[in-house]
Order: sequence, then C-alpha cells, then structure tokens
Amino acid sequence: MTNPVRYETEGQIAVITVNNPPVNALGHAVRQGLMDAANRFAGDDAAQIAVIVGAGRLFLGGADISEFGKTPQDPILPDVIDRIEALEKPVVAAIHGAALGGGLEVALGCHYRVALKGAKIGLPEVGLGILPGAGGTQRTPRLTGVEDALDLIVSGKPVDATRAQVIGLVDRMVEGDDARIAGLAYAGELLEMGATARPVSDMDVPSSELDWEARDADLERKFPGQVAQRHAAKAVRAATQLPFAEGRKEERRLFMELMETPQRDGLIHAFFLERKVSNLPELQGVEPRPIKAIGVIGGGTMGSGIATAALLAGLPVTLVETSVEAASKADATIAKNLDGAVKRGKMTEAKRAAADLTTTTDYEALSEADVVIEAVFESMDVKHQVFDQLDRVMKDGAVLATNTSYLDVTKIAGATKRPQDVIGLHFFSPAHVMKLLEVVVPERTAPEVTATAFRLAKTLGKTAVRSGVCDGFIGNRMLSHYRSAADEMILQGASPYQIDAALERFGFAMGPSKVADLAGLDIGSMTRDRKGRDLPGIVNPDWADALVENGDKGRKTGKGFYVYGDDMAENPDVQAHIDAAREKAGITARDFTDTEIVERYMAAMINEGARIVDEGIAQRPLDVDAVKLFGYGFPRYRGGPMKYADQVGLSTIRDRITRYAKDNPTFWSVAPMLDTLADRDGKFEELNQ
Ligand code: 3H9
Repeated sequence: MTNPVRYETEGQIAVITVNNPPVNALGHAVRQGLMDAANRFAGDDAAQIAVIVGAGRLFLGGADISEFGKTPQDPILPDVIDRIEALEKPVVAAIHGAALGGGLEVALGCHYRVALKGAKIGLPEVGLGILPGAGGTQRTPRLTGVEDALDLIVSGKPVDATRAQVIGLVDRMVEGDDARIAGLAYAGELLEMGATARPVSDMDVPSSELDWEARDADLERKFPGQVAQRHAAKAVRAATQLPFAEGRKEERRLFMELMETPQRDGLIHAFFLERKVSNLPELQGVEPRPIKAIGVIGGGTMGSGIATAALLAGLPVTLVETSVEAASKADATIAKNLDGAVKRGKMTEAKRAAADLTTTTDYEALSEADVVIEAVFESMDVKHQVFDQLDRVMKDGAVLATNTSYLDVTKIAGATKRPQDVIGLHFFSPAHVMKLLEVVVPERTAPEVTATAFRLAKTLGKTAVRSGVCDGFIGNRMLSHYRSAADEMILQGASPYQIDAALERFGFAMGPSKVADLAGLDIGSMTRDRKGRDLPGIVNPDWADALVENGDKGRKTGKGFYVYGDDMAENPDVQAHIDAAREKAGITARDFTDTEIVERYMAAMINEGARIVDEGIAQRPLDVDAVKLFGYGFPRYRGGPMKYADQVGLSTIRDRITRYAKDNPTFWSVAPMLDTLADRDGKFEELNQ
C-alpha cells in the first residue's frame, strides 16, 4: 500500500501532504505516516518549518469512523498530535474545505493555523456520540476561551474560517483556493519573522466565571437521555481545573467511556446508513434522466410543500390547480413558505428573487417538465383522472410521480400507457422541511426512473429510501402496527399520557397520541386499515372514534388526546371513553410500567420491520432504520429500530413477543425473519452488508 502521507521540501519548508480520499480520514496508515513525517522533519536540517496540508477537497475529515469499536492500533491520534506539537521547529496547518474532529485536533497540535475562506472548521464528535478525544477539549479553550470552546464542542456545529479567526481558532484567514500556496506563503513569513514553535498546550486557559453545575443541568434538559454532550462539557471543565497533561487524561477517560456506549454505536450506524441508504446496488451504473424543470399537481399543503422544496433547490416549478382561486391560494402558500425560508437563513434573498414558479389551471403547461409529482386527493378515481391527463401532455421520457401515502402505485402506473415512467414519491409534511422521501417502486418502473427519483431527492436535500409497494409502504405500515400495540396497552390499563411520556423518555420526539393529534384523529382509524376493514388481532380504539364524534379531531380543532391552548394539557374527557371501551371488552385495567410500555411498542415496531424486510418491501434493515429516523422522530442516538433490536438481542425481542402472544396470538406472531435470526444468534446488521 502506498503511504498516504507525502513528505517533500521546498527550500527551507517541509510540506507534509495527507492524501487519503475521499475525506483524508485519520486511519491507521495516515497516523503512522504523520508520525513518520514528524520524525523526519525533526531530523531534516534543511527544513526549518513544516506545513501540513490535505490533498483533494478538504484538509482532514477526522478520525476514521469505520475503525471505531475495533481495538485501537498504535500510534493513536493523541500521540501523533503530541509528537507534532513537541517538535522544536514550527509547524503550520494549512486548512481548506474542512477540518473536522480529529482533523481540527491535528491543526490544534500545529503551532500556527491558516485557513482558506469558506473552510468549515469544527468538532462534530458529539454527533457521533463521542467527544474530541485527541486533545480537542483541552487545546480549544486555550485558544478561544471557555464559552466559544463549549459552543463548538457541545453543539458539534462547525464554524466557517471567518468566524474561526474571530474566536482565535485560526491565526489567519485568506482568500484563495490553494491551501498549499497559502501554507507556503504563511510559513515563509513566519520564517522571516523568526517565529518559533508555539505549543497550544503551554498556553493558559482564559479564566471564566461559568457556573458548571447550572450548565450541566441545562445540557441534561436540552439533550435528555444523551451522554456525549455532558461528557464533552466535563472534559472542557477539566481543562479549566487541571494542568494540560492531567486534563488530557481526563479527556481520554471520558472519551473511552463514550466509546463503550450503545449511543455511540447507534449514532455511527446512523452516520453510515445516511450515506448507504441511497446507494442502491440496483442503481450501480444507471444514469438518471435530466431534471431541469418540475411539475406539481395540486396546491394543497403537500403540493405547495413539494413545490417549495423544489424552488428552494433552485428548480423551476409549474403547479397545476383546478381553479384560478386555488392556483392563487397555492401561490400565496408557497410565497409564505419561501419567505419563511429566507427568514430562517435557508434561502438567500437573491435566490428568493430568482425563484421560478408558475401556477396555472392548464395541464398543457407541463409539457416541458422532466418530473411531475401529483399531490391531489387520496382517491384512486381522482388519481386515474390526473394520470390520464399527464399521459396526454407529458413529453416522452418524463417521470410521472405520485405522492400517495397508501394507494397502490402499481395500479396507478398500470392505468397509464407508460408504467415504466411511473413511481411513488412519498413526501412527509411539511414537505419542504422533512428529510425523508420514500421512493415507492412498482415492478415495472424503469431503473433510470428510480435513479432519477434518487437524484431528485439529493437535489432537494432529502434522504431517499426505497420502498416496495404495500399498504402504507415502509413507514406508515409500521406506524399502524406499533400504534395498535399502544392501543392494546391502553385497553388493558395504560393511559395514553403514560405511554407518550414513557416513549418520549425513551427518546421519541413525540408519543403516539401526540402524533395522532398532529395528524388528525379523523385521518384513518387507528385500528382499521384505510379501506375501513378491521385488521386481524388488533383492538378497536373506540375512544379515538368517540373523540372525533365529539368534534375533537386533534390539534386542528384545538382538542384531541390533549387540549391545545397556551399550554398543552391532557383532555379530561378521554378517560371516560377509554373506561367505556374497557367495560365493553370486559377488561379490568392493570398497571403497566414504563419499561413494559417501551418493550411492547418496540417489539411491535421491530417485528413489523422484520416482515417488511422479509417481504422485500425494504431491501435492508437499514432502510427501515432510515425511514424511522428521518420521518418518524425515532431517536437518532438509538440508530433506528432494527439497530436497537440488534443491541437488545434478537432472541430477547422474540421471547417478549412470544410472551405477549399468549394473550393475543394473532397480533403478536413472531416474524419469520426475526425467528430465523434469533435461532442462530444473528443480527439484522448482517443483512445490511
Ligand atoms: C473524531 O475525529 C474523533 C477524534 O476526536 C478522536 C480520535 C481519538 N471516517 O459525507 P460524504 C466517508 S470522530 C470514515 O458523503 P461529503 C463516508 O462514509 C470524526 N469514513 O462526503 C462516505 O463513504 P462512501 C469526526 C468517512 O463531501 C465518504 O467518506 N469527523 C468519514 O458530503 C464521503 O463522505 C466527522 O464527524 C470518517 N471520518 O462530506 C466528520 N467521513 O463514499 C464526518 C466521511 O463509502 N464526515 N467518510 O459512502 C463528514 O461530516 C463529511 O463526510 C465531510 C465530507 C464533511 C467530511
């Protein structure tokens, strides 16, 4: 293997270049290469100063995440950085693109830092469930002071080079596009000035009046259940209390503790799946069709949201509505969405001014669109009418997409003369905000059409997940299943509020009753499928129907499971409806612990997830994880339901389901895939490869 670190000299300047595509991660070979280069520079009498630079599009992307969880191989990064810092001749880091995590820590081990304008500089480790473990928590406060260091380390959000210079993280910010040239120029100046090595670890941490206990309580509130942020703050605190060497030991101890947590495991799973999920084997080498103009049918909440998403991505949009009034209403909704995006800094004023939207009642206006997405009323008849029109006006090769959330996309496709061009694009509301996009692929869809859908998702900044055709696709099919598990618990004695609270403590953004209120209690019964049939083995939540009959449809009416005013409160009417349902079913309420609530809910979710993979609706367990993480408020630090199942152990999950099945064997039957994997002590992870 060639050495990923090159050492060369230009006059009196040694240039050390790290070349480890795609992101110059600090894997073992790079660490060894840097250590060797540092030693060589120490003994190279011709070189008086060194510049470390990254080849390719960025400086250094951080530690090699794929090595986490394996035994660390020497030299470990903290030692490499200490070696660089201990050099008697000065070393300059020349940063372009990004210096992240261990990458920034290498720069902090250098004696001087220059960054090109626009470079992203930060310590994103908490996003991976760890903390900067190669001196970052000790050196950063010495340069920036405690508050700015905490901001960087606890938020994990990078700053740009301009801000980095303001807070003292880099010495100089320069215009230009060549870090090597910038580094050489700065090193030349330093040489001329007679600059010497200037280890950050020798500097004092500026004093601070911070109330650490209050800050810790604050973090506990802000990141409930998560450990990395609080540990990271503890490490910074150590920098304020201990000499550098001692502080470093404390940083390492806290870092190693985090390395052992399931949260670290879950977050790293989420990091890789975010990238892997759109990387479908079936699309290798398949060219997407061009996407230059978008059509949208329907200007309701979904249609307007989809149009907004496309406009935010700079795509021209033509939106078709049934009347001039409806078209101008859509115009206004979209304008409001875009103005909001400008306010939140998601869109520049210039881009806002350039947004190219046409609203019309004329289908012919779509003749030049490359992709059209319909978001009309959820009725097969209405969809057929729309697709008839699209069949007539769309140019050859255009992609015809439906945003249906449960109708059979194969049937919609089959009613056109071009089923190969039809695909489902299931956006989540609000469509210009939510990250998830389910790409629903009927059998006859051409691979280039699927590839185009994935390309579009990327352009829109969405995480696309492939789903086969079934009722509810991946996300809603699972949702109806675990919501039923919650209903079963309510019928047997748990309160909706206890369930919400237990699941929110587990990490969900919202419990199921809050979600139901948000969606609207009249939107599909919880126990019947969308066609009104009762699902086998599932309890019928009379209480939700009773609420709807009362006009309490959730948030939109101000009352559902909760009453929505200035504060949110439990709806006192709910209990009577539940009591009536229990009486009707002849059930005496029993107590549930929060643990049992979480276990049952998760078992239902995992079991249905396994069926979905088994049936090929999801190709891999990671696709199921992605849907729940990016569209259903599943806590990222738990990695997704299938990852969580692996952590708990599949035979434990199976045992629980078998136990619940004693009372309700129809609902609680073990999914065959879960059974097979549990038999051989396997994991869902095997199926992600
Ligand atoms: C750390 O540094 C710990 C230290 O404090 C302590 C150590 C003791 N490792 O995102 P992309 C892969 S923790 C391994 O699509 P972009 C990625 O999976 C680390 N692989 O590119 C993908 O692979 P594939 C702190 C990595 O241009 C490919 O590279 N650092 C790593 O959109 C391209 O990635 C971070 O948290 C890695 N560190 O964005 C930074 N990074 O092609 C994490 C990426 O097979 N990385 N890959 O799908 C990022 O944020 C972005 O990748 C970056 C580039 C902004 C750098």
